[in-house]
Amino acid sequence: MSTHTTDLRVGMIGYAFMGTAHSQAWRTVNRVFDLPMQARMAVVCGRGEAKVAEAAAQLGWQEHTSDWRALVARDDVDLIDICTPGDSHAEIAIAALDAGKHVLCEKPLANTLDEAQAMAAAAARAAALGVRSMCGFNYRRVPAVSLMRRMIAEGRLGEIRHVRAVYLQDWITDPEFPLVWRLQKDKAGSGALGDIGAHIIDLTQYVVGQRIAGVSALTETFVKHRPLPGASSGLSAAASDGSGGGPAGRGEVTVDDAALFLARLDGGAIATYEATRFATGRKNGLRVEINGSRGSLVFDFERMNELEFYDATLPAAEQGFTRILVTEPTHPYMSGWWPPGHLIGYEHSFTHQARDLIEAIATGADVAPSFADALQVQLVLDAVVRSAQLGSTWLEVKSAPT
Ligand code: 4PW
Repeated sequence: MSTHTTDLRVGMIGYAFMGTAHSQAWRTVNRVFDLPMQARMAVVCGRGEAKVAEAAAQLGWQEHTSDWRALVARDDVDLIDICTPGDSHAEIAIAALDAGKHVLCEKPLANTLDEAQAMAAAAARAAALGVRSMCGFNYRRVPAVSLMRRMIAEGRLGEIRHVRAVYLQDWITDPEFPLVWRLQKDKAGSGALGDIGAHIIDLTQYVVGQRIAGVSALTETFVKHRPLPGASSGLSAAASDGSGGGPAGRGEVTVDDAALFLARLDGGAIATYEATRFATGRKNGLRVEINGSRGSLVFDFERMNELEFYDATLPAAEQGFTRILVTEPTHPYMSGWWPPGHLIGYEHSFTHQARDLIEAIATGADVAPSFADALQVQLVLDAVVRSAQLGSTWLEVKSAPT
């Protein structure tokens, strides 16, 4: 179906949860959308030769390597897709951008504000030479979320007053769950805050079109020490030496388990945010409710093909929350998929992300979320951490240079 003329040769670094989701997207995107370039799954990179060879075969990559620096230097690779933990994002992304490669980098952009600033600066330098970079806030590309943004931009909610956002998970409620990399500050930067809180920060700023301008936060780590992970500790295992001491066979949890904050947005809305991995029974509970002067919209990821809309401009007798089934060809991204009523899932948001990135590279259009947009999220993450350390002190959030 594709009418592409040029190949986009992708080198992907990391092949675990996110690498698998991205592989699925690169494999699918040209089959579903008619694009001016054809994604080629050229090289996958990981630390161990044997495991990365296995991953290449399973995920459909043509070649594999364990040397990311050599990968970034290759002339026959056009785009570097970074699916590693946050501690390597900055080094890889800056090297790739300086080598003239387009970059897709998983979220959060970096582990620290300094790194994120350096990455955004590298992206700006590279952009002047036609190089594109995007941060992987994939939930923007859920059709219902894109529709939410469209309706708010069209003024369907009027003046926005409230933003209410939660991202609730429960995968570490068991204190015996091991000390995987996502629970270590040096690898992940922060805990629930950066891993899932970053998504609702980006998503709400995106749909409302307002920037978080100030925060008051608190964070908590409920389980302070956990068993050191074995080789097969699942999804997010890998590499802990248990530094930080604590009871024998256990290491210190150095990130937040939960982060909550109040915020003001620069367009006048006020907001609440909650990110936790201790919401027993909630598996991937990302929910956002926006209230405006003319109505409300609600998105709940566990019902991701739907959007709830309350239109306060209707006669009182007709008012009430209505369910929009976001599967019409006129809905964002849906023309590529199935007839109305046939639902899509989590993985499709990554395909849509790949689609938009390919379009931008082919046409020279700006990419969103750019590294500057992701730096804006990082400024909020940084302010939340500092506010919590200061006992919930109100802190202003600066505006990232664009
Ligand atoms: O990006 C997020 C991850 O880091 C995901 O969307 C969900 O939360 C699943 O794992 C974490």
